[in-house]
Amino acid sequence: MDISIVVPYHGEDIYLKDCLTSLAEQSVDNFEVVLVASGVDIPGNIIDEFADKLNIRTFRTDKTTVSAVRNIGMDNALGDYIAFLDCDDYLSWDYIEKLYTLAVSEGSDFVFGKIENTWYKRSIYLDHNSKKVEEEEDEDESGDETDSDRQFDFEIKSGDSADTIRKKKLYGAGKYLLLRRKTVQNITVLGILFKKSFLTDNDIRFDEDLVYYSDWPFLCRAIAGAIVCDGDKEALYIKRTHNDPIHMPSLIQTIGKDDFEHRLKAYEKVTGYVGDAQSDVRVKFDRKLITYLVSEAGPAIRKNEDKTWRKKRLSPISDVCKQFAAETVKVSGFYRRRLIKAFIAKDIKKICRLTGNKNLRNWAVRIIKGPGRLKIIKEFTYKHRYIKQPMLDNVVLLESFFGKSYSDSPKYIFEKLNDMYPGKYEYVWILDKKTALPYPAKQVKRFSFGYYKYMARSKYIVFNSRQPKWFVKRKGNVFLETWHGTPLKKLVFDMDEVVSASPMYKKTFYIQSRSWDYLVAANKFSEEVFKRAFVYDKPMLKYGYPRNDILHADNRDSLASAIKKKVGIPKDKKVVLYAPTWRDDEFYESGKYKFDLKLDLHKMKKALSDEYVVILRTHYFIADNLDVTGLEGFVYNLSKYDDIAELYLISDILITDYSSVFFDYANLKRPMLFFTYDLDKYRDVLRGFYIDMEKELPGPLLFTTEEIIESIQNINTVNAKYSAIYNEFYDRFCGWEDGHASENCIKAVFK
Ligand code: C2G
Repeated sequence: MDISIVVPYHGEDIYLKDCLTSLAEQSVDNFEVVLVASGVDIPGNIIDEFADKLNIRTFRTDKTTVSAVRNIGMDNALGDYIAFLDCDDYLSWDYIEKLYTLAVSEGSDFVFGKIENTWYKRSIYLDHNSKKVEEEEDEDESGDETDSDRQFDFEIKSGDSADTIRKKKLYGAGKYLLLRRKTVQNITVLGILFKKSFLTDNDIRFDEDLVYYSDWPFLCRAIAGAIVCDGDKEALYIKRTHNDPIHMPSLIQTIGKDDFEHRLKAYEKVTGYVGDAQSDVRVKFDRKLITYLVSEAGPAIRKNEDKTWRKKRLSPISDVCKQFAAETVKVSGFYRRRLIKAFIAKDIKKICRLTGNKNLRNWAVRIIKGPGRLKIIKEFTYKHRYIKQPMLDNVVLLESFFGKSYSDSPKYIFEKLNDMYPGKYEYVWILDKKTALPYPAKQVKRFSFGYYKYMARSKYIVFNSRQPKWFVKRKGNVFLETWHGTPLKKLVFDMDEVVSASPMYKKTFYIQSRSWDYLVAANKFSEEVFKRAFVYDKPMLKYGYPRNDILHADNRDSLASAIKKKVGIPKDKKVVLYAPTWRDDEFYESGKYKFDLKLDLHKMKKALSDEYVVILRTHYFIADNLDVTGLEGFVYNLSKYDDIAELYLISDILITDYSSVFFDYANLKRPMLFFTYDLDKYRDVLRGFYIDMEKELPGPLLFTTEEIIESIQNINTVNAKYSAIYNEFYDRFCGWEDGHASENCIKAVFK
């Protein structure tokens, strides 16, 4: 057997198929797969699927460290060469052929390819041709290579002997595999093909004492011991970052932030094997470790004021720093040298001063460099000033749709609070445009200084979307999250791949939602979805939606007449409201989406204008201002109208698509039509739905303007046809609504 691919398996079924498919589709078949299941059963069904495409041998062990599992794989490998492949990763189609050809051409001890990072499964990765999102750069400068520098290179001069070239390659390999990895954490045995006899002759194995970072000593020994090596940057190893570190964390995601001890333990092993601090491998590894100590460990010591914690860390750091070769420290730069000196002297004061000044300098650089300079200054003021000022105990801060409108549940909570407790609270509304409000309230623009101030100091916060990432939850703060719709489109942790948002979405959402104290669930269905999809186990307010109180108000008919008058729609005309949602894949830039109007309003005018008018209402993400010239008096473009609930009240028929508006509109028990011209794409490609649109909707799915017109002309027939489904739908989604949601939420939150 030429090659053994060692694959540790730990129950990651959702990834394993991609991994094995990438092996089954290799351009060569001179390899075996050694799959070692650790602490779980061998996934027989998946193995069976690949039985005739791959030569797989399986092993099971109760040992759970990746070091032990890989050793079992190595011990059982029959190949002359061995490569490690994590079962959540996959390979380019010619990876094995490329590395093997290179390895045998000179009998290399090891050869390596290139690691590409991705958040996506294989089909999406291939489709986007390696659409990759880099991890956010570390906040502190690393002082090492930048992404574009991360190449394997060596310079050959004419007249270089074969031996010199070999040495240059070894030196370049050390640089590439150690120094040029983004962080010390990224130093890995993945993406490398090792000659088995080289490993056994040198007794290179994974150290089973190590739970994490066993790759470090393994790789350092290999680089230190090798005589011949080479690299091919076309051989791609594709490393997947898990987008769900909560349910399906990768090994590195399980460590947590404070993995200091694991790192030092692994470093001890490195120095145990590669003792000479002046050796090429140690110098490179040490430089990487210095980056970690300076940019992460040092600031962590400053931030944690617990004296025992600090002491516990400082002693071993001091010992480690004493081991660095003087030359390695010397080339590290002025700041690093001073900090290392302070580490060695265990001088906490100096460490705090140096890292504190560095932190301030980093802020200053970010501010000077821009772009978004002013925003950085505001964030700085938030973190260093506002958050330290006393909390304003009677201030309620409210925001709806990111400050775009005075609307939705926060509006109804605000009005009801004023009615229930006149004069008790002061209100601050986040609104981008100055708005006439029915009760006194300060208005601040999103991202203004005032906004940051009230985000830091308000005791009560009532939002219908997520707050920004930099928000710090203060002791005593009460956060009421109303959310903005019963979920139809799959949310957060129910999404498999996150292609429509940042791949960090799940993690970020998880962190943000930990700040919420109360979450409104308008119905049992939402409660169940939120619990799972938001991983939310704090109290939910189960009284219906505050924003739907108006739809059950006793005076809703007189309200409707007043609204109709306000927007200029004739009393005698019936109203069709067209309120579609946004499309994840049609946008100008983040937050600014396109909308291609597929409804032929001219045709509708011809057929319906005697009896009806149409209100056009695009989603708040839509940046396009739809052209309605020639349709005056028939079409009213109320896309900028603050509160859609008021538009529900004045309409007789709703046309929508995949928008949560239909759950709310159902409160009125009025007819609904679904203009779902791109159903397949929306359901199968973009999002996936929680309900079966074809079976469970209380109205017909329509695909052309003609069908829409026909349904409106025969609306009584539609009503009759859907009456039973409508009743069921109403009970399921509107059952908790009684017009008192605002009041009940207020009683629970503003005790
Ligand atoms: N909305 C609106 N006008 C539209 C569409 C939506 O005013 N044309 C408002 C409604 O209040 C709706 C809310 O925006 O309930 C959310 O819109 P959705 O179309 O459902 O889409 P999205 O913003 O992606 O939210 O759980 C809810 C989901 O997160 C959906």
